[in-house]
Amino acid sequence: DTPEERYLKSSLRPDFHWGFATAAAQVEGAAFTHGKGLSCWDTFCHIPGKIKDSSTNDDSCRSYDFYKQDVALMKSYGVTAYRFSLAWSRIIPLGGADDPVNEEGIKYYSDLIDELLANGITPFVTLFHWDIPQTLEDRYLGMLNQERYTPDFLRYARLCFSRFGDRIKHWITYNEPGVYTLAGYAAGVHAPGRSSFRDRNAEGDSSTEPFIVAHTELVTHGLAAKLYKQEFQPTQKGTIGITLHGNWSEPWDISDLLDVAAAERAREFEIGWFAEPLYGSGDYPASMRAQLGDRLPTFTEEEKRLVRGSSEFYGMNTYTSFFVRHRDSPPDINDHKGNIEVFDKNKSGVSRGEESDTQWLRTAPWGFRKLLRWIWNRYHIPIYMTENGTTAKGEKEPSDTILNDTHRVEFFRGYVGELAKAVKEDGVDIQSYFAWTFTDNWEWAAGYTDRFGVTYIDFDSPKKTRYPKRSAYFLQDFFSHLIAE
Ligand code: GBH
Repeated sequence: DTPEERYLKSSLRPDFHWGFATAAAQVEGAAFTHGKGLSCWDTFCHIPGKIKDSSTNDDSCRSYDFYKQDVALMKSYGVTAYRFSLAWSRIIPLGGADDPVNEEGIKYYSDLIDELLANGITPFVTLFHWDIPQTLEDRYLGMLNQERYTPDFLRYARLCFSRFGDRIKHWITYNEPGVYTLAGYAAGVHAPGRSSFRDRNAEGDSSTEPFIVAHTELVTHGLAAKLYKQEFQPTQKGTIGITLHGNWSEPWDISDLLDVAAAERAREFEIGWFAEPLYGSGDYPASMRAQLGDRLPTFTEEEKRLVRGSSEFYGMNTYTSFFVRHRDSPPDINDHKGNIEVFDKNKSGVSRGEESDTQWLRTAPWGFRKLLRWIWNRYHIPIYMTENGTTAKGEKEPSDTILNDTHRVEFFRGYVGELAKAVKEDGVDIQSYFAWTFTDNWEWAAGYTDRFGVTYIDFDSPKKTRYPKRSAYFLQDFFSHLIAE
């Protein structure tokens, strides 16, 4: 042990949860079988040119077939919890409030939950990790139509609470509502692939749609949370919240007040967009209203009351940190970031961190603790870390060293260490850490080229054979040291 490791020993509460997070569309496979309906990703990934390696998620990790083996492997890694998402179209194939239920899909999740509990692993469930039923897109453009979408989502939520809630005590309504809307309706690189500036042939209006979809997510999160609290919580005694994505933005020139303001604006556009209505003022940040005007929807008083205070914890996904510089020119109509520019180095040439196999992702734990403090100071709400992880340099192709993933080990050492310091020294209330992710999986538009797992998967083998990497055992070791007995 280093002196720092000795200092951090037992700094996490005895009931601290740690484990891995996954998403249905990235791991399950069985995309067209066992009664499942199509999700937006099942159609999107079959459109030529959308996925980097032209792959699909039809099979991915086949965790639908191998869930028992996966639970056993997770147990061997020493986890205490597992965060996974439900595929709405597996449970209600056509998605709508009056559409039939697929009992086989319900049984799959029910069996998975039982298997986890039988192995002493606490399940955390995400209702929506980006895979809306395709039928709801076809019927009314999904979340662009708040009025028609609302009853469909609430019926799905209610069904999940009633069928799994006897055993699920941690519910997350939406995963990264901001990423869902920006990637799907601005950049257009995720389903449903709408963008008015990336591709002149694509449909959509990126100057308004991302904000409309975000509004739908916030309000329907609020409605689902209210439903849970009124009808299920009194007997089931679980907790419900949302998971937001956010990376730390640091001023490019710390002595330039314009960059300092730009970094704060970047955080408000990325995080405050959701966090202010949920945990803060109850409305969108003033900086967003100032830049976007009427293109940003307005909350009715009723919506405000519904959304504010609805999330019982702050689910946090974070991967990296950036340097941020102000722009002198006025913001573009399709700007969603607060009129800023991002950089890998600051003014003095200091790098934000070591490179991975993924262009946007560098190891930058120095910003993680700042982010934790920023959230905690503003909102004072318990934090569940629901995703954090990395690809490692050189894992795109099989190699002799792929299982000895030093880069990923050092990433986790940095991030989990900062987490422990935030708890011990800053008094931040952090109750879980889910690493992204358990096995290599289907990384959305990047296909199988970006490997985020602590377990290597041979995707060419019929059984998608799994091989533990060193980082899996590192996490086990580190957490047994950090969590108090
Ligand atoms: C998470 O999002 C997701 O929840 C998870 O499903 C995913 O597998 C994991 O991260 C790893 O990526 O290419 O420059 O346009 C993380 C947030 C935000 C990261 C959008 C990638 C695109 C940057 N993501 N970002 S860019």
